[in-house]
Amino acid sequence: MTFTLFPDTRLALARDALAGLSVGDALGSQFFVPGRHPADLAAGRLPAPPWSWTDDTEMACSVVAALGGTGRIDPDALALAFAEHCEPYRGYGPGAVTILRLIRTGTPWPVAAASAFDGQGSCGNGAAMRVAPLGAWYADSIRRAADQARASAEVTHAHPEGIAGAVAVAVAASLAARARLDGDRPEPARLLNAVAGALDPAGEVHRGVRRAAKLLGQSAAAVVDALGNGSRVTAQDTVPFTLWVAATHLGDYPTAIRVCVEAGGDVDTTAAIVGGVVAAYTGIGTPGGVPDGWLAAREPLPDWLPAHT
Ligand code: F2R
Ligand code: MG
Repeated sequence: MTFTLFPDTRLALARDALAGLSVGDALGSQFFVPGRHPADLAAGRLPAPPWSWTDDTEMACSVVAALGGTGRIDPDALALAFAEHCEPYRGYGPGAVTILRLIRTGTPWPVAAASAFDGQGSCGNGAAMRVAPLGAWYADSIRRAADQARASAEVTHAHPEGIAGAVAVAVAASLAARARLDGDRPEPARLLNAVAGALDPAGEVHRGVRRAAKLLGQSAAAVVDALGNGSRVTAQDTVPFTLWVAATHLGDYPTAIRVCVEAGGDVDTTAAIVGGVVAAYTGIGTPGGVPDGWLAAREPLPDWLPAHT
């Protein structure tokens, strides 16, 4: 079935995903502060605000601003936006810092991205961490979500696994947003298998997502043992686990974030990815959605993000 998705609806879906991503990022990063324990979250003891967001949110804001401006990803413009808005103290990955510095000083992004990690390109989880709002924007087409996710990833992540991570998350967010519009929550296995179907079957991210589908119903600890929790900061080690969490807890944002916090690893980024996908389905302030109090505790988004986005 095809349907018309008006620009305001796309933007509303992307904004909700950005809210879920940024709250997940900001709350997740609180658990790197010494003395904070995952059990506090389970007991309802939240960190004192404000919760500062990190590179995940900063880059996602550039993606949303690009879509709000032209409705599609222009890689040249996105590369410049990433480079211009980069505040290095936000916890960027080392490869990203170098690539963005090169772009800022005039190196074309294809050259900068290809030079990372001795010419392999980055397979870090950074292209996946920022892309859920883009997937929500393309709620009407997983093919366009995948194509545009690839375009958004390539400017910093030249490694095929880094790109596959972004495609996987964008397709999951597209399906989540579509499910919200349809009022029809997808079965977790259906969601994960649809994501896997959009990926190169020879890749590690693809293999991980297929394994995630087979691990539905297992404990989160068993899934972390099998798939990783982002502690290696790569797409391969991050995306399959996050999509297992999102598929399992698609209707319950607070639980999905708590599972990420309890799993450890790259918590700000696992919570950002999961938060973005889940909020594309739940929205904000709804039953199971991003709690209003959590959104209020998050540091305000950057003032350069245009109001109309
Ligand atoms: N940098 C971090 N986390 C570490 C510090 C967190 C702590 N809270 C703190 O603030 O001190 N987080 C951010 O980095 C991740 C996104 O990374 P991105 O943008 O992909 O960067 P990078 O550097 O390109 O890749 C990350 C790591 O992946 C491994 N890697 C990448 N390509 C590789 C390759 N071809 N071969 C081998 N390894 C590769 C490297 O370990 C990179 O450092 C997010 O978590 C974000 O929040
Ligand atoms: Mg981060």
